[in-house]
Amino acid sequence: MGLKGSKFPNARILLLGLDGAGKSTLLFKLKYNEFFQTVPTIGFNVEMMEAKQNRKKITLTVWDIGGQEKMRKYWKSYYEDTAGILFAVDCGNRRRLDEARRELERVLKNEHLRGRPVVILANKQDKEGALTAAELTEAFNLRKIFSDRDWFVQPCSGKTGAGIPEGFRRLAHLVKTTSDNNIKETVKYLKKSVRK
Ligand SMILES: Nc1nc2c(ncn2[C@@H]2O[C@H](COP(=O)(O)OP(=O)(O)O)[C@@H](O)[C@H]2O)c(=O)[nH]1
Ligand SMILES: [Mg+2]
Repeated sequence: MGLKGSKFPNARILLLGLDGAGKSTLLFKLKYNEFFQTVPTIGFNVEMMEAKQNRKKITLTVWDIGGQEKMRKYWKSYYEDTAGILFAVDCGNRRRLDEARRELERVLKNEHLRGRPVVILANKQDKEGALTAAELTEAFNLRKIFSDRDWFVQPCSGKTGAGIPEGFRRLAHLVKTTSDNNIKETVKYLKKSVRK
């Protein structure tokens, strides 16, 4: 499916996390079932995919936002229409855990994202010594910071593909959908912003 829109109710999903967490890898792996050699994302990637909510078909529009500071201001205005958040963490890199936790807390503070469900993609589980979902829950104090919303921690690997469909499926069940599907316009606007 391209970006032509969809007849199904839509949910806009933001795929967030530090640079190098594996966001683009996870998205490509799910969409194309292949391990791509990714390059640091300039601007953004966006993919539409069908999912199920109970027995109903819905469309997820997943926005993989480059981590670059420069892009952040352009995303603020899109937060409002966001139905849910995927937050990827590199569980094999303990040195950047604190930074990842601070980034997550920053995202959660955004008033437009209040109450939106979050699925944490506890990525790179294939790496030796990777933090488990339980350890991550503890380290990020998730029970506390997510006290006002639905959340789930999904262990996964962009390399093997394990856990990725489950993570997206989880979120699909938690989001509220809309009939608004103005993706083309959004892409146009953001492409312009990237070139600036
Ligand atoms: N071992 C391992 N490497 C991964 C995994 N997911 C992503 N990577 C690698 O981590 C690096 C950053 O991935 P990328 O998807 O570009 O991260 P992004 O900046 O969050 O989009 C790349 O070299 C990927 O091949 C994983 O689950 N396991
Ligand atoms: Mg990327």
